[in-house]
Amino acid sequence: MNLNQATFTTSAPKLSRCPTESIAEVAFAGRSNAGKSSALNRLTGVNGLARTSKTPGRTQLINYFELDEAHYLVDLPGYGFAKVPLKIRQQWERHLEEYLRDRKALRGLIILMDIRHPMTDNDRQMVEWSHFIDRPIHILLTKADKLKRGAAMASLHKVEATLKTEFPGITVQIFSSTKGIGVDEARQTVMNWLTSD
Ligand SMILES: Nc1nc2c(ncn2[C@@H]2O[C@H](COP(=O)(O)OP(=O)(O)OP(=O)(O)O)[C@@H](O)[C@H]2O)c(=O)[nH]1
Ligand SMILES: [Mg+2]
Repeated sequence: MNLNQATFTTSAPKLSRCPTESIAEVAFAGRSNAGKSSALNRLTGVNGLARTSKTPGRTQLINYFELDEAHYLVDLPGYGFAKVPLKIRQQWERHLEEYLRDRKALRGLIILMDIRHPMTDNDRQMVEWSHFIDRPIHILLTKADKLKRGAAMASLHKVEATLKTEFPGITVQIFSSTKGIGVDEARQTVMNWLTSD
């Protein structure tokens, strides 16, 4: 199995419309505009696989990308976008929660956070839900190219310190889809999860 085999499979509005329970899948979550779709494109090396946008809230569906028979990467709807009406936001949250809780094949969750302002209230909520349902979590601090090396490392160390005291076991790295920072490390995590039983 290779990440660059990824092809778009389907978009589901909620868990009950997702493909039949798969063998293994890894999901990508994060605030709207954090860079989930860009990261999926970069990690797979398939340009235009997931649609990226300057307009936050672009990905409103659970998007499935098949790697090979019943192994998937999943682009989850972005959370925390203030301009989306409250009612719709709450509906997405319900669907997200349901997916995280009930999708048996979910092997791990990549949570993306903008390195310039990681661990917002919404990010914390996401981390707490996922921690609660006992799935491995790996955080990508995205858009690392927007900071100088020193500032990027400072942000990384700060998040590491928070995780160590509040959420032990969760791992974190710096990442940039644009500059290719941390791509191999992230790929390794995704592949390990997909291939572990
Ligand atoms: N400089 C820089 N810009 C990035 C990076 N990753 C994403 N972006 C930009 O950030 C914006 C949002 O990226 P997306 O990948 O669409 O973000 P998303 O998390 O999928 O957003 P939603 O689907 O709305 O939830 C786009 O304008 C991207 O070009 C990065 O590593 N560096
Ligand atoms: Mg997206």
